[in-house]
Amino acid sequence: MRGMLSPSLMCADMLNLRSEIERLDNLGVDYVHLDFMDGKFVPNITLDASLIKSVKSVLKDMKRDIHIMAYEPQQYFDRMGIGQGDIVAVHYEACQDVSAVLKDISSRGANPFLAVSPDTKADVICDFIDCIDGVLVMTVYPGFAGQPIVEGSFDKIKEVRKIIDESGKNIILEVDGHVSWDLCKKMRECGADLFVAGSSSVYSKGMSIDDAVSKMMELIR
Ligand code: S6P
Ligand code: MG
Repeated sequence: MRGMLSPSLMCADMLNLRSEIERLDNLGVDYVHLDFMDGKFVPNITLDASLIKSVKSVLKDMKRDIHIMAYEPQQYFDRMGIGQGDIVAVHYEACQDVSAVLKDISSRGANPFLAVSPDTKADVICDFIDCIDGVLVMTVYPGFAGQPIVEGSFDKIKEVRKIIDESGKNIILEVDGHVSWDLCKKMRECGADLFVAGSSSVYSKGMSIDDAVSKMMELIR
């Protein structure tokens, strides 16, 4: 699978979100990463459900990559207008009935991803391998941009890659957290397919978004 890019909108210029999204779309970026937080599963709040819904109306070719860091995420699906073409990642640690939530996402025509926090073992995904289109490996603790990578993340990516490969299924491996210029290549070598780019790369200071996106696309190819 070719490497794909998903810039994280919580790191973009909040006062110019529409133009920021259109810019990424025109540059041929695959996905826009939309972080939703409830202030309980993680101690922060970012993009709200209605904003995530509105993003859909301005997209041309780019797709939504929605990462829900909230307990019982299914309560927000209607408000986000989840449907065909969306990636929807829910946390293993945040759902009482993980299978039911993943099936709910599929029933809406969207692509269910299972997100795992750094302290969760990789093999929890095995029980859900038949109902997921992707795994989101958090390489920082969910909640904030600009954190250092958690130790052991490369081994975790490799472990998830192995589980996916052994399943024989076409499952996307997404990485989120400190996907930096320096580390993204190694993440790719460990088996990542989809890269969330935030303050450590595409939204780092001193580089235009056009240059940053093309540099990143080159590195993760
Ligand atoms: C963190 C969130 C992420 C961040 C991303 C920022 O809870 O899920 O998607 O937006 O990690 O990137 P960086 O390079 O600042 O870590
Ligand atoms: Mg995220």
